[in-house]
Amino acid sequence: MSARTVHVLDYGAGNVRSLTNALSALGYASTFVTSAEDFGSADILLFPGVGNFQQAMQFLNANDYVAPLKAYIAANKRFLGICLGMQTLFEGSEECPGVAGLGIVPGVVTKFPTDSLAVPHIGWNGITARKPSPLFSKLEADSNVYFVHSFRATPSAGNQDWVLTTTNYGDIEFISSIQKGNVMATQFHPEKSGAVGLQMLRGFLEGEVVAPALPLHPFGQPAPSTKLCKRVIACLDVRSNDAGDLVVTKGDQYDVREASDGGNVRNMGKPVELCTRYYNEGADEVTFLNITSFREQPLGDTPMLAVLEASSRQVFVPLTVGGGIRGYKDDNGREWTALDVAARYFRAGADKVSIGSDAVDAAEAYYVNGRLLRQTSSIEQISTVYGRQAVVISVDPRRVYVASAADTRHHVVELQHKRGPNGETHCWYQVMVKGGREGRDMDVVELTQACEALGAGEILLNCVDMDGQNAGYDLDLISLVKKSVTIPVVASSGAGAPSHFTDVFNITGCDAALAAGIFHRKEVAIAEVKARLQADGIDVRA
Ligand code: 1PR
Repeated sequence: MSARTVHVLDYGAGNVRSLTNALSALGYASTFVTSAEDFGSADILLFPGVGNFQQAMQFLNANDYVAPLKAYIAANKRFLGICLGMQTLFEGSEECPGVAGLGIVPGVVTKFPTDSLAVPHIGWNGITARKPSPLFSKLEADSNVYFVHSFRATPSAGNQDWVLTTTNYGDIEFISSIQKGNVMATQFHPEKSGAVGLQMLRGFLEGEVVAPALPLHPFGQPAPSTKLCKRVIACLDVRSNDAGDLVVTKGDQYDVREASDGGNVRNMGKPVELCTRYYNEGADEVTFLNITSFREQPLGDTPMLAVLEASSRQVFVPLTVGGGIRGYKDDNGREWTALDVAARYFRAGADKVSIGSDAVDAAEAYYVNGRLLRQTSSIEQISTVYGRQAVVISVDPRRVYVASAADTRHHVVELQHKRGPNGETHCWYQVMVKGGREGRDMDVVELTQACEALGAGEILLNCVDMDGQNAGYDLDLISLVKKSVTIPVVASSGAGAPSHFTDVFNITGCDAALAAGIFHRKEVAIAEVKARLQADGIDVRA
């Protein structure tokens, strides 16, 4: 095996393709560990864990990997655990009491409190370096890295000698990476942390400690706190045009056809090219929505998988894919579960899947079943295997104006920011399915709360009324949902100027803001949005 071949310990959960793509961008080949003997021949071993602590440990135990993995680490051979791959090195996790971890690092992993923080902790945050490491070679001060997790390890007297970096989330300081000799592990995802992450991976692979530009803060000395940044997300609505080509399109209130020009589907560009452009321009994430999937066969109709595969080869920030994440029967009579569909997308390079119409069906069933969790919905099935953080719910609400709260059983808002076209002052937000074509007797609070209970990790909150209008986000809607759930909320629909991003973060407290039209039409660059946010005192990734 060449010295430039890396062994990857993969147990089938999550997006290992991003990691192998990052390795290949750095000039390394990867091979998967398939037997206990492989630990003997490996020179460099990576353990990228996503999902659930119990499943990761079950995988190691069932394959008799625990002893050879511990021996590999005890021999001080080059090792990098990522995310759950770091957590398994501890003694156990609150996620599944009674399941023993590898016990290499003292301490038990615990959940972030949800009373004051949005959980999972998703997004770009800083690292406070406690000692030198090859991971920091050539790294700049204030480098941000990408996190996505609900559980964290806490620094203590028992594990201080392992702690390489700490990070702050709200008032909580947690261990964001550890190291002893050649054994390293990160809570964050270097393979999803853009150029900074690739630089860290290179440092790990090459093993050379170069004095970093990053200041060191040994334990016991005062260290600055890090902060979770607000994310700016570029969104690509993808569909086939009338000539059969897969294009990025953009609608006005969900109508994607030109008013003139024969009513053709608007063509804003090619999906992979635009995704790469937004990555290079500083997007913190990119979201693809396959917007006609509700009519077609989710995996059969369009080459969305190929789009993900090609994008993830060159884009090293998180990729979300939505549209058609549901069970269905294909033309050959084969039954696909929503979990099968999601698995195909994760394997193609997606980090998260976004569920739209199927989430509404799941929420309806949740209330009909007396709020019992039956493990039958797509949300439950995907979050059980891949973790809550991998399941986004894409919500398509529209305003239904009423005279007062007494007129409906639904959650009514007195509009503070943008009244209706005829001066209406109250509305409730009706949930739509099938690309905004069909309304259900459910409001946005009912939907998002049910989805959170079922295991969703994030809400992507569109708004049919504001979509494509360039007039700003629906601040009343976003404030309502942000108050109704504890998982992160991504604001969407209506961005038309950098100031709209400042407003949505300041007024609603949302965690990320997504936009499409202004970026596609090059009206505003992502860098301009971030510069404005920074000038307005909002933390963003540089
Ligand atoms: O129901 O699970 O198959 O998912 C379908 C997905 O496709 C849903 O996420 C739904 O929001 C999306 N979708 C369906 N039809 C359309 C359409 O436009 N005709 N797109 C559509 C919804 C909302 C965002 C848009 C933002 C920002 N578009 O994707 O990018 O509103 O736009 P802006 O910044 O230009 O205002 P399922």
